[in-house]
Amino acid sequence: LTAKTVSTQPFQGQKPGTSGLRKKVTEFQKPHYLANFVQSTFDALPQDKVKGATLVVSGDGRYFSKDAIQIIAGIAAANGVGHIWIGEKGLLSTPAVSAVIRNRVGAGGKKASGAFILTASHNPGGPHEDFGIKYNTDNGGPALESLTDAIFEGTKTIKEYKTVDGLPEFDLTKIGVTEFKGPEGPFAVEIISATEDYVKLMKSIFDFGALKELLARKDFTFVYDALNGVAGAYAPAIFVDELGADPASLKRCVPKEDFGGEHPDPNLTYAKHLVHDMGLGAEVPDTIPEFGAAADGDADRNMILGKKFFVTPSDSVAIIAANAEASIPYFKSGLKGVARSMPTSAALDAVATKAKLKFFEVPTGWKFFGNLMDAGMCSVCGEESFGTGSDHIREKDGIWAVLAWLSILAHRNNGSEQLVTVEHIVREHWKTYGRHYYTRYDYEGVESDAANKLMAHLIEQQGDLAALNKLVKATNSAVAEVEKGDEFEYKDPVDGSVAKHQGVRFLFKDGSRLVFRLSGTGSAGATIRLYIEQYQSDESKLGLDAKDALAPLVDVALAVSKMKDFTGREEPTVIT
Ligand code: VG1
Ligand code: CO
Repeated sequence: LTAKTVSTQPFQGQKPGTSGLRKKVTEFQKPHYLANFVQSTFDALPQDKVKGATLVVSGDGRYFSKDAIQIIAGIAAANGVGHIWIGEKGLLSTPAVSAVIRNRVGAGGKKASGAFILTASHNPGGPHEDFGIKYNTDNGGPALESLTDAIFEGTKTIKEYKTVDGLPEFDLTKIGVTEFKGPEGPFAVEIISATEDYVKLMKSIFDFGALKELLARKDFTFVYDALNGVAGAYAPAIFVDELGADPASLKRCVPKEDFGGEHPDPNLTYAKHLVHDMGLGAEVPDTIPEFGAAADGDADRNMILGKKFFVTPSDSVAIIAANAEASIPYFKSGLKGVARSMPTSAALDAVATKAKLKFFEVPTGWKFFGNLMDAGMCSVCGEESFGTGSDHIREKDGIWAVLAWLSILAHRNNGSEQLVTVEHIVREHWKTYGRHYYTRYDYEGVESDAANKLMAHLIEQQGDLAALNKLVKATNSAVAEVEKGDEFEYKDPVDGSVAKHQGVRFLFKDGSRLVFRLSGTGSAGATIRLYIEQYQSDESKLGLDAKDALAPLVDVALAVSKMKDFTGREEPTVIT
């Protein structure tokens, strides 16, 4: 391989968002666009993480991934990287990348120093949709802000990047190593199994024997929907080969470059086939499985459903935390602590209080959990956005969440003649801890200017609580008074770094909350997220429809934000 230096010019807006750089494929296809970002990353990293290092390069297999792998490999070779690991067919789920970084040992006992993950997660894929890239560090987690800021600074001034001539096109289907004489030393490209490390890790966490018994029960029926994303590469290996599920229970489990033209986001709006199958659609099928779950494009998200029953992600993490010690071997000596993102409901707080666990509230985005886990302060964490996980890796983990739920079900059904269902477990949890009614409204594709004005307006409203409370009472007298309004700020207890402007919060006297934030994962325009939460401990009021329970707070949220005036929107685009 011969080195060459390519002249380039900076591109605007290569700032990594909540989880990496996400743009339209057409943007990434512009000459040098991806190369600039990759070179800026190598420039921002300490040199021992680059020279002679092992790097993982893979993703959810979305359109443009194969081109991206070739481009990154060339730049890596020229910058002195020694070895790259690529999942078979270029596929590794985001949690699997984290597992590979943390656990895989290469020749000479060498582990990976980081990874480029090629995904735009739950965003649609295909020639006219989104591509994305993010860098994860040697703990297996997303780069922290100090690093992503340095990368972004680099992209603003970059003038040239290094790559090589003579790199052949890789055959990503053939597991094995190809060695090259790189300009900076030996350079090896190794195609590895996409599933091996991840499956091994799952087997070390859960009691697969118990899960197998649950799945073998005649009265327990199961369905898993990968939404045509990379979870489909893992589902057969885990659910069918290891746990004995019927192959027919796997839906949309062949990873596709364009996710079948659908939106690979596991929620009640986009996972519409699963929602139908589970009896939550307009038409109810004759037979409904007892358990259903779905994943997003890169398999770090999950949605858990029971028969005709939706488990909110905020409840899900709380229920996993409450049952982990008894149901999951990995947690048998108890949890070190729990954490949630700020907009996630306080259901987890209630569990932490009762079990006297350390508890942390962090800004949105998985990277904020990493330091806590590295410091041994947190075992289980979650986000309202269908992200749940633990310190077994440093990413949220969709299949792990499903296995966690199956473990709870297996434990509860051990020796039980009549099946204890998902719905039963959730209702019982509410009885013990009270219920946190919760919903999120997303206004997608709003004009950026309008979204910024709305946020500025909200902050202004917080300046005068008396006037604000007048408006609240006039809008809906059933709503409690606002006790406090602020912008969420987080000081990392481990490294002391501070993250500001992490969402506008309205905290009410009865514990209800309204939170507004702008999404950091979109590729065009702005998305306003409105999070609505109300606590209820009165046993006679635990079974309401969330929509009805939250209607008064929704009224207030729309009035306080002047949502319609600013955005022209009567309705959100997605409700979860
Ligand atoms: C969204 C979610 C956030 C999640 C992030 C990445 O971010 O709200 O909770 O961590 O996506 O998930 P935002 O900034 O758009 O609200 V994924 O599965 O897209 O990596
Ligand atoms: Co994702």
